[in-house]
Amino acid sequence: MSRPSTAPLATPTTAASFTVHGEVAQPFTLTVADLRAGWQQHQAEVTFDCATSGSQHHRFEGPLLHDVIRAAEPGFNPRRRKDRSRFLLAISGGDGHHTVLSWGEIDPDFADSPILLATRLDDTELDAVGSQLVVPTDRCGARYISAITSIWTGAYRELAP
Ligand SMILES: Nc1nc2c(c(=O)[nH]1)N[C@H]1C(S)=C(S)[C@@H](COP(=O)(O)O)O[C@H]1N2
Ligand SMILES: [Mo]
Repeated sequence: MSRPSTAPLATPTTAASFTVHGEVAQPFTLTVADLRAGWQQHQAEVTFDCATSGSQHHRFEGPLLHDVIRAAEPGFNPRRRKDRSRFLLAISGGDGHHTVLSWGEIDPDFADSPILLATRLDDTELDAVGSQLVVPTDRCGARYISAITSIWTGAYRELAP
């Protein structure tokens, strides 16, 4: 039987999502709505410099990157600081622009940088576009990856000499 035409529409099919994968016990895919519902929201008012468009000022809201990635259970012993300090993160946008962070940047025992996965940019909800990385401690905008499609995390391993 077909759906009555008066029934409310389900979640819009245009909702952007990204994957959390790599050396994690619980890889998952999240929409911006999941980010909003699943974790405490934080605000950041930031100014950053872009090489091509100059100084930008924005208000962002969203959960801490650290809180979201911890939910994927990265493959370190969470009680061992040295173990955590070996991990890296790679954040990719849909257009192929990507950047890396170290776990130590977002870890409360190290730099404790309040890096967010934005659900809102100024007055715009990011459900259709996708989440944006917010790095309030950066002077320049290059790591503010927009339209995030994936976040990888894993340990750096020394190559054999
Ligand atoms: N996906 C994606 N995100 C991106 C970029 C990009 O090329 N692709 N450029 C970065 C750069 S260089 C800057 S300065 C900021 C620009 O933010 P704005 O678009 O709000 O000015 O986005 C960053 N995020
Ligand atoms: Mo930029």
